[in-house]
Amino acid sequence: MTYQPVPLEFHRLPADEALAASRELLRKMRTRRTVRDFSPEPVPFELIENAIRLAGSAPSGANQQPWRFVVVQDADLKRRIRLAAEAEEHESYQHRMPPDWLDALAPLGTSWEKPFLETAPCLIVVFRLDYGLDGDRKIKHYYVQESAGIAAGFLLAALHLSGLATLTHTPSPMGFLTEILERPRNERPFLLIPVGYPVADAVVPAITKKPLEEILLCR
Ligand code: IYR
Repeated sequence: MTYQPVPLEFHRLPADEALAASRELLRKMRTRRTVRDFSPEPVPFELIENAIRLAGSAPSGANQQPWRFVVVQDADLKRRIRLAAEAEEHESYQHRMPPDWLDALAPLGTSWEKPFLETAPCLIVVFRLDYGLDGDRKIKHYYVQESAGIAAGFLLAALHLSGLATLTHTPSPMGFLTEILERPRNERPFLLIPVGYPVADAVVPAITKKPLEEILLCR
């Protein structure tokens, strides 16, 4: 394909509107928490579709969009995913994770048990496409990790701003998702995101984010 430029659509905000929008976005996004206590209440499907549309608008290496989003709502599939994830996580927590890793996780209150994989009404499994497939021919993909990570960030923000709760879950290893969801060999599980509403008495760990002074350097 050749380079075909088109005019940029850019909406320049007046300075006061930009500042107000920036502050409002910051306020809303800072209320996002990783949730583990999900209610089974279903979510309007268009919220999920639009969030995935938004994630699909993310920038990516050579615009190859190396991602696939599999939305799981079927109770039997969710159960199989829970059982497979718990089998791996049980092994990890008991034998694979060294003490310093377990120490680092202690403030989060996690364990090998993953009931949210069944109670959340919806699981979004993000796959990264390590290469493209044109029939049997492999097409090289560039910056797959970065691209999938950016799209996942867009997705989490979109879901939060749509009033939904999410959990970024990374059972390890995740190969069982390829099998259960019958994905082809070029698609690798990247993130498993339970989505829904929190139960009324949901709790989250008392953790904080680093202040700006610690994460911003100006030179
Ligand atoms: N994958 C495990 C362990 C885990 C690891 C990290 I790093 C976390 O931030 C949270 C959990 C689990 O999901 O429990």
